[in-house]
Amino acid sequence: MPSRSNRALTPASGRASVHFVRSYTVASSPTKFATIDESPRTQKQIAFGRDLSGAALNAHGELRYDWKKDEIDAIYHSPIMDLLYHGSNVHRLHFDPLAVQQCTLLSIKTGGCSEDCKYCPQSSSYSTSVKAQKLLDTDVVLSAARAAKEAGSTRFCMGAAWRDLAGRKSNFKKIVGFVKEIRAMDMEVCCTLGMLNDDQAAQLKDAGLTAYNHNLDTSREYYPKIITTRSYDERLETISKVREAGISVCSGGIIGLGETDVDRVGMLHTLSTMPQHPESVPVNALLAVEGTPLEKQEPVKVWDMVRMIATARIVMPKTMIRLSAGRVRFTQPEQALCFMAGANSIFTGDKLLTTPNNEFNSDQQMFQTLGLVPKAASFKVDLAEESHHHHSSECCGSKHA
Ligand code: SAM
Ligand code: DTB
Ligand code: SF4
Repeated sequence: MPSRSNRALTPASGRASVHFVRSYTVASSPTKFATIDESPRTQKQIAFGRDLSGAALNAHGELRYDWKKDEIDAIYHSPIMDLLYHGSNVHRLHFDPLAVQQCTLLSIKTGGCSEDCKYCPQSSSYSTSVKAQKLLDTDVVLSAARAAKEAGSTRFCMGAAWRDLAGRKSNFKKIVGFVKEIRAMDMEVCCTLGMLNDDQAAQLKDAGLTAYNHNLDTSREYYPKIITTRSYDERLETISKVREAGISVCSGGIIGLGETDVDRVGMLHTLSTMPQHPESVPVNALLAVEGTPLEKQEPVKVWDMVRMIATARIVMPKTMIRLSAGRVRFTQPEQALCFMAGANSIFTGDKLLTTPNNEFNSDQQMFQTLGLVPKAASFKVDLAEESHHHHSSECCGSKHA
């Protein structure tokens, strides 16, 4: 007797173990979703003597763009064990649960940044151990990409410490060249270069860029406490331009900046109510770097990471959720909890942009221990279209904009 919270996910064939992604379809009319307010009194509720958690009520795995803040808040505040279980369930509806993508970062232009992001060691507003450098040479970038591929990475992300690309014509041309060459190596290519205009987005798309990373970082309300040199709306505009150019959107944030749970929920609300969900959401835990205004912040607890990852997984079920910065501080069992919650990507390689990352060998050993397998590259740019195609025979009536 399925309750409304766990209804509708019926194996369509007996071969769930072989083709688990495609063997589950959404069977009953999904236009009406269980909400917290109208939660049915199921037999389980009566037996346990408490209400179902927000996670239990909302973990149906369908693409929704009309999440309410209080629904996301209820998911986020579910008992951890319930959140893990339901995050994991939703994850398994759409992904191979053992496949974790390995991505590699390269800072192609380090430091000297004119923005004042309070977490960032590359801002010229703070004195940190990061030295400003000019754009790396082509051969350095391409050999790093080749090495990443050899090491099993299927996505190569190039970061530049810039506010935007204004007055950087020749550097931009070089980067467009990097994108072409790396895409030809059959890797997903991502860039994060600051704000973009339409023309730059179109040129990157033409060059074969898979994704562009531009994080919201935190909630609209908390944002001014963290960055004053560019607005939240400017960030959203860049994200829209990326989307309009047909490039996959990578946008997430950082926890541990001193924000409240309301801010975390607020950020997830903004991401999950975009006309399309970002294809990729990095969840970073602040790496408090000496010399930055946030150097004294307390380290993020794994439980907060688990809450953030599982909630992101439940509200954006088809999105790649990336366990990003801060992973170096988590043990393997803690990282296992993050994968269980729904994370399916990590950055591998000894360095992130400017800070140390987990050792490569220890990550490979973790894959062995946990039975994880490297996830192949994927070049699709639109989750909603893919989903429409997927469920077209029993189209769920949700928005496929
Ligand atoms: N300059 C570009 C920009 O800000 O869009 C790209 C590079 S920036 C370093 C990319 C993201 O890395 C930031 O948005 C932030 O979420 C994350 N990040 C930077 N410093 C961090 C730190 N110390 N700890 C955790 N995450 C950090
Ligand atoms: C993201 O959200 N995390 C990555 C990637 N996008 C570019 C960067 C993390 C940077 C951590 C601090 C550093 O190494 O400088
Ligand atoms: Fe510059 Fe990006 Fe660092 Fe902000 S996060 S200071 S924009 S490099």
